[in-house]
Amino acid sequence: MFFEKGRVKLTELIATYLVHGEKNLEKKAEEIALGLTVGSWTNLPELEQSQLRKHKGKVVSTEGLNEDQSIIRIAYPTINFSNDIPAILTTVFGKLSLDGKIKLIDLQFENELKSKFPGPRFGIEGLREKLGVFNRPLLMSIFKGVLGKDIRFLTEQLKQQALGGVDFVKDDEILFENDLTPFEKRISEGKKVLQEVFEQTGHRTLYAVNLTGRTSQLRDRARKAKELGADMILFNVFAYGLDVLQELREDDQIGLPLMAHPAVSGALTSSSHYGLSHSLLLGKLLRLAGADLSLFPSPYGTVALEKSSAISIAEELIKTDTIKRSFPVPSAGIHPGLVPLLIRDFGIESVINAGGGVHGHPNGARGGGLAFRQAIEVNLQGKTLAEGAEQYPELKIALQLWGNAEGTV
Ligand code: 1AE
Repeated sequence: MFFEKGRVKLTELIATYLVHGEKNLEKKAEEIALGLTVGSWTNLPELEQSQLRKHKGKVVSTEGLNEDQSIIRIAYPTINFSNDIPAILTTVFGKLSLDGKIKLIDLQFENELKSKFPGPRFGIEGLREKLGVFNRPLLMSIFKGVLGKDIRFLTEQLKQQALGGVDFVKDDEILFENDLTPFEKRISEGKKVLQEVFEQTGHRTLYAVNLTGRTSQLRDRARKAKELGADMILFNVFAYGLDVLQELREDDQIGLPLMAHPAVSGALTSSSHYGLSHSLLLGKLLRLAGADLSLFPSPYGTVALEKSSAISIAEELIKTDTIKRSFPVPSAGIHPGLVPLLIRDFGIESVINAGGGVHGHPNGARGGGLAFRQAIEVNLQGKTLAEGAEQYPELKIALQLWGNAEGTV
């Protein structure tokens, strides 16, 4: 809130909605503006109206896109809610999310409100500093087939991935607390292995351990992870809520990079008629809440997302802002033959992430990691993957197995 010509100027949060099948757009917009703020208004006495005026939502614009679709923009006074994501989402899309074919596309934060949110602690630059890698997309791989396996299996997988030159290894998001590979042991044993690889090769790999369990246990568990020397935390944020992520981000005794997994988010984003847009949920809100990395389906793999949606997420994560930038991590079904498409679409400020595309390499996870690093290297040198395959046997084998998508789309 600030003062303008002696009057208090109220700050606002502007929400943009995509509406389907609405015949009377202006009426619908006014209903939203009132319904989510002061309620029914016109029958109130003037005194009450003037008291409530500063709380009333305002229709900013309505626009028909075609026969069926329209855009409505509503400004909500920020004095109506506390400065937290649960209050904001309940205000702008609480009951409304249940009210017909309406999708929340964007939220436009004024700087004052934005300043209440932390953004990433490390961000793109901070993570690059940790790794000492500045001039290429980073590479991440994922533990696979680890359910029911013991810590030796896990550490051997970790070692092979690190030897392949990956920058991050993340736990599988479906690995929860269990007797064979308990959280604390994964951190301490993982650390030893990665230190050995570093001493042997000079390559630094960071391991993101999956923070799981009841919400009330997360803070202590994450602090313990920090104490044990964990590198990063993987978090299934949409199974818990964005505010839980923010709590983890803001705790200085945790102080670890946070990797947001998109599990469950499809239920909120996938419909073209309902829910929230990909760019808002997996881009803008995750970044505001403090995710250092955001995973989402790429346009090319097994869980493909429409290209425009995937790119819109990345844009929200890296555009210049008052808060740090988060790494876009287009994922799922990625193999070395897709690297040129990923670099073309997401640039070098991104992380290339693969599970099956690393472990499925005929030479094992080390070979898979190497094939990805080779694909990245030759692409950045301006060579084709086919040319790279003449130079690098691991890349050649990967392209034979998964194909080469370069130049196909
Ligand atoms: C969108 C998340 C991708 C993910 O977590 C995962 O495990 C991918 O595995 P692959 O690369 O499809 O085997």
